[in-house]
Amino acid sequence: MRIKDLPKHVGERVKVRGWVFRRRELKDKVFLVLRDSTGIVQCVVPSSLKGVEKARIESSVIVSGSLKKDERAPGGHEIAVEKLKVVGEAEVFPITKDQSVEFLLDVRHLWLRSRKLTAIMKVKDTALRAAREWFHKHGFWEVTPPIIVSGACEGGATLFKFKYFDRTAFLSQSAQLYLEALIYSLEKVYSLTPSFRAEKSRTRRHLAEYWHLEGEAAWVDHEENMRIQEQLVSYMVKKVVKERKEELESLGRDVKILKRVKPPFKRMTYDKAIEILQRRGMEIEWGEDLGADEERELTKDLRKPIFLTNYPRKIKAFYMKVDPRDENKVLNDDLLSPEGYGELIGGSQREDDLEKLKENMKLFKLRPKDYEWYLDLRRYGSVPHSGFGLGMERFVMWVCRLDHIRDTIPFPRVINRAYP
Ligand code: NSS
Repeated sequence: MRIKDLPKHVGERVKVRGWVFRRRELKDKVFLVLRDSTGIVQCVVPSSLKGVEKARIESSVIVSGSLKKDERAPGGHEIAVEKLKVVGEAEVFPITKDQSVEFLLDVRHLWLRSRKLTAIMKVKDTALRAAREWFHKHGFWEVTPPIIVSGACEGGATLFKFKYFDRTAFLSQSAQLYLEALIYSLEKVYSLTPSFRAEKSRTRRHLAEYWHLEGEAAWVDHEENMRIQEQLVSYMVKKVVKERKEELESLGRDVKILKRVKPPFKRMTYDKAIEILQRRGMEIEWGEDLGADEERELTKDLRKPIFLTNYPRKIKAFYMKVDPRDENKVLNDDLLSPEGYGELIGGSQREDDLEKLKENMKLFKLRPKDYEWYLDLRRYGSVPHSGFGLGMERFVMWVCRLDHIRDTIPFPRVINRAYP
């Protein structure tokens, strides 16, 4: 029986299997709290029962006995154990209360059993499922772009380079360029892939390996691109709130705020954002990119995400379409999460004109040779098109209201850490 299903069986003899989550000895009884993937239940075991001494914290066990309701017990129910089988006797578990972040990262493979990380992983599952559902409902095909690539999408500084047979290749930063190739047959595509960024600094919101949800569509302009993003994000939030309310609340997340996340989201130009930031005394000049501090300042009092649009061309990527009303700007959007979280999505309309794209590549000092195939996409039936990329871990971080991105992924990869 799964622990979640126990309430239907009060007064009956039940059998559950799981791991010992807590253990307390009291005179002639041992209180065990068992957990399985669905919940926790308290078990009372007579001290005289064979095997009880082996049922240490994190031992795997099968118990059977009669079930009663007990408001005081963790989980609300209690099993009076008559039979106990220890399947895998645990050694003394290394994780106890109040351990350092570094230690918990060293034993990440064990710390994943914590209630907190379990709740977060469930939220992530639901968010991923919601995203796929939304894309399919709206006519997008899921595709599988490569991870081993020959050129940069988001600039050379954060590329991971490695030996690929007798040449050099890179780990993908974004599937975008490949998704662009796929719209000429499928029109609307999306992918969910690991993306890699050699981020040299330690921050609360950067991973070296993260899960990137990207969409790309033909015949879609800058405005429609934003409508797609706000609908997708709202759908993901709605589904998570509906199906993972208990987990969110166990993480201390106020779900009332999330319930207000509905389209439309506010749009604000980069120019306006700089003006507001300068007025509030932030040290930022026009032409500089926004950092975490600026994004926090802009979003700390917001309850819904906000689009920042029309950035200076110089600080964005070579593939973005220049704003026809201002050639120093591009038709891009950064979607910032509210409550201080900051950038969740980067998106743009793409440059679909061959000559202008070549010009941009010169401006960004890229070698056309490396991108010949990409230029071909503008030679054979070019169309206006747009797309975006959402960091799944950024989404989970905001929705769970976490203060660090590391707990949104089972085995975080950050500078100086690739173990376990
Ligand atoms: O660099 S992005 O802003 N944009 C792109 O890669 C586009 N080529 C996507 C596209 O249009 N298909 O990254 C997109 C998102 C960004 O908004 C974050 O949410 C996330 O990817 N991201 C990260 N998450 C975690 N860790 C790191 N280091 C990271 N970098 C970006």
